[in-house]
Amino acid sequence: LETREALAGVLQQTQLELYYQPQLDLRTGAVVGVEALLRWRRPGVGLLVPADFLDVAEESGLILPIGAWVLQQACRQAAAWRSAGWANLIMAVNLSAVQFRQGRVNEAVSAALADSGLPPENLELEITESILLQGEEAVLETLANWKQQGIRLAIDDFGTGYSSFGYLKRFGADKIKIDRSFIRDIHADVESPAIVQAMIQFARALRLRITAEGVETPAVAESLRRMGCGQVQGFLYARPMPAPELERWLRARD
Ligand code: G
Ligand code: G
Ligand code: MN
Ligand code: NA
Repeated sequence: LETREALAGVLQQTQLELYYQPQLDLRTGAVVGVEALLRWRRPGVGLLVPADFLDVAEESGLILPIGAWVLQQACRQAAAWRSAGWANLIMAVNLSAVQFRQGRVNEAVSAALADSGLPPENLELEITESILLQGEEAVLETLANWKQQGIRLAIDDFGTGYSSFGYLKRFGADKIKIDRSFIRDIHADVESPAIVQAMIQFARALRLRITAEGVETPAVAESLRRMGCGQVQGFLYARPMPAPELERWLRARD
């Protein structure tokens, strides 16, 4: 309850921040996009990550105004980076299942695009398999509507849920993100590399983009390269960073 009360005030008190983690093309090293990751700079406590407060935000419904703020902030930042010369940078934003169930997530997305002027093609929404499995008509309509606008759709934490590859095609996904657990164990057991290889091949067959999350070592990157993985994200390349730091990071690479 204490967290909940404190969280209720975060929007007014501007205690929320977005960090950004780059996503790279594995073959060329080009930066293709960034994922926006929520942080709560809680007075007297420190910098909190979603694991510390997302549950409370979802149970209390606060994820709705917070989620709308994330969308607005991320789209504004992406529009600013476009103007600054990074025109093709894709901004990836995480959506939670609660936003679909209770929220007017459609309106929040449209408002963020209108407010920022960001082209829809520069926005990628990361959803989990659990949202697809709700399978409701309203969810399908929302996803189809986003696709029509040109917004990209990525399936986050892929491999941890239950959706089939057939599902992905039906829901109009553009990209799957291989869950970090498979990448972490890619040299630790025999199943993980087989699973990763299979995901990469299926993604190819369905013409989906694929991103490996949680790449931490050159050896893992090399294995992914040999398997034909398209994109990577992880501490090996960059940690999530505040906007000014990400800008310096981008500049140093240009
Ligand atoms: O880096 P990190 O600890 O930030 O992220 C942990 C988890 O929190 C990830 O599963 C990510 O999807 C989720 N997450 C990060 N930012 C957001 C956000 O803005 N909205 C939602 N719904 N989830 C987020
Ligand atoms: O949305 P998602 O569940 O994919 O959130 C990404 C999470 O993964 C964030 O918590 C982010 O900080 C974290 N992360 C990103 N790269 C790495 C990495 O290389 N290793 C580990 N352990 N975590 C990572
Ligand atoms: Mn994500
Ligand atoms: Na993930």
